[in-house]
Amino acid sequence: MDEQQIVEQYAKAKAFKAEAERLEKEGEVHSEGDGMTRVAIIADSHFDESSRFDECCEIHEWIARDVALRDVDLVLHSGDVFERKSTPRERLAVRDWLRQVTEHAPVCMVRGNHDAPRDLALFDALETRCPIRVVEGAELVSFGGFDCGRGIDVACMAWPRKAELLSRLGDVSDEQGDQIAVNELRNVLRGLGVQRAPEPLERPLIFLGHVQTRASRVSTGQPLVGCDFELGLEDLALVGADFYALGHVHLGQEWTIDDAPVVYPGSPRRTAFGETEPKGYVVADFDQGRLVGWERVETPARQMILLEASWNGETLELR
Ligand SMILES: [Mn+2]
Repeated sequence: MDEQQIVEQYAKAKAFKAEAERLEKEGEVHSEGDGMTRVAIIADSHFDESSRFDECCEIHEWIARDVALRDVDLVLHSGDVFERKSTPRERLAVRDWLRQVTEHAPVCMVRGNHDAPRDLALFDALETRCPIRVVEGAELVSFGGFDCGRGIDVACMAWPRKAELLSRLGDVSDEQGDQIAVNELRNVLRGLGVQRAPEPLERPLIFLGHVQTRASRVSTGQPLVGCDFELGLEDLALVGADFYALGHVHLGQEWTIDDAPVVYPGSPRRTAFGETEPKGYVVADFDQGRLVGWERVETPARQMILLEASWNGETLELR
């Protein structure tokens, strides 16, 4: 990201902040409550009409209701809304779900590696009570007007596509390309953190990214598609966020950077065999710009029974 792009994105974030402040004044985005700001993080929905679509829609409806009951102020989606380039039926299901969610809270989402470019951007144009913001690149998005009165900044990073970057670089070796790509990505992360530096740090900064981290484990069932980039926690730390909300790995897991949690909520349901772990989404609470706690909320996802067996050429033995 060059300086010009950073300036442009900053201007966009400012414009959005003004819009959020206008909504706040009109009382559109405001929840009654206890002075806390509550953020929900959902990851890896994988809407796919060819695979247990009814369950996927039910679980997301359950989340929409749960988010409303918990009086959530902001809903983040960390990518892979769709399993592949979306079909009309899948887009309608996601539209209905977003309409439900935005009755209560604004939504911000980033593109995952499974989401086709511009598939999510459609929802930017949806008429909803609270706004929807979709980020397909990297951008700082500010939400204003919650109970704490200061709002939240979300440093968004969609799945970085190495092929796209390399095609711009022209003739370089694989090794050079990898090095340039990783450096470029670090600059983006650094840029996201730097953009808000002029602001007084009284509002929390959440990093929302669809990324593969070096530390992550996958459940036995999840095939990882197109692993272009792997980031270390030290790379993510360049953002300087108070909370890192990640998408991509379906097995929920977490680390910390200083005191900031780095969390994969995991998928809200079982998308492949072998995902025997509990499934859910994440809720985090902020008070006056400080993270005061977060938890995993388990969804009533359909159980999957994993049978492991070995075949020695003659007999099958269940383990
Ligand atoms: Mn993914």
